Amino acid sequence: MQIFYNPDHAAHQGKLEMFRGRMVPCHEVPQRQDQVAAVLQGRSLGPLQTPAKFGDAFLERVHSPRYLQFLQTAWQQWVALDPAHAALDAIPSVWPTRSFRSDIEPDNFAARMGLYSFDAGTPLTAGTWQAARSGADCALSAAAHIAQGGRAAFALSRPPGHHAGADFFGGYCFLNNAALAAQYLRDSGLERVAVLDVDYHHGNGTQAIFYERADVFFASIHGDPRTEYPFYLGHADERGQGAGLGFNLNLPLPRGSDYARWSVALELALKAISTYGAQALVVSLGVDTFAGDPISGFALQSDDYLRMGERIAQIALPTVLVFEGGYAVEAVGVNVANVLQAFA
Ligand code: SP5
Ligand code: ZN
Repeated sequence: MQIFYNPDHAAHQGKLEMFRGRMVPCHEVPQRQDQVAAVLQGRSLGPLQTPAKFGDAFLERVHSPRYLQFLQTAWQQWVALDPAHAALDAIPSVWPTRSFRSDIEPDNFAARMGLYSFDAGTPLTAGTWQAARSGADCALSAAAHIAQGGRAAFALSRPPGHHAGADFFGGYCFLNNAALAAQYLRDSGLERVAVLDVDYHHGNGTQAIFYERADVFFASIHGDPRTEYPFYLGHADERGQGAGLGFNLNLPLPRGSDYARWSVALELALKAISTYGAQALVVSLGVDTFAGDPISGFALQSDDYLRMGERIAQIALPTVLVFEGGYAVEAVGVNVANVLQAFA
């Protein structure tokens, strides 16, 4: 298995996220990725490779130019407001909800932050753009390997991506790595690509990016949005729109679901992907479905990730796997490595 990894991922290191009226330490920490890298190195799945550099045109296939322009310069704008900001993260606090306009980019920085985001849990830091950019290069490198005829590649990168939309960040995500990989595969000539999102949280960004398209099928297994983040998307009745109708499959499950229950949904997702006739698969591989995850509610055990990897491999599609969530730092490496090892 080809593994691509961004050594500069720790350039993105948020300090605090909003939780119940307090600022609490970020869950999405650099140690998550370091832990996965350490376990993978002991399992002889292949060397950790630095990615090739891809131009902005690849990002613009998924993200809007004005969003990319903002992300790339946001930290400089933040520090320009007040040099003391260099010691703080930039966190949005105001958003355009229903009845507001989003076509006009405000001159005010806080207002621009809100225009391009959806939560107060995703701090933007001095190195966010650098890390997100090199993380996207990992996903694109993995996709390029598959486009060249490879069987499997893993993008071990952070920050994660599946909550990021065409023009917004949130849920610890800035660039949608899985969507970038899927789009790359489409642009390399594959007619039908599927994305399977197994992160605990619904991949709202990925769903939104492909919602009106028939050429990328999106299937997601996740905590029921009635109770679980990101709350406002991920219901079973979201089946796609326009040309995309029928090409979106959400399989929400209640808090507490274990692998016996989870794997029933996996069977449905894999069957739908096979019926669709996908020529390649992108897996948004979050392991925050783990029983010990501090912010999530499923009950998967470390051995269950072996079964998950084995089962996904059985549909025999060229596959890009992309690291998403997973916040039990001491277990995240074993859980990811179990998926990859069983897959391989
Ligand atoms: C990629 C990904 O998995 N993003 C998840 C973003 C979740 N953000 C909201 C987390 C709410 C945290 N609740 C804290 C509970 C502490 N006991
Ligand atoms: Zn998640």
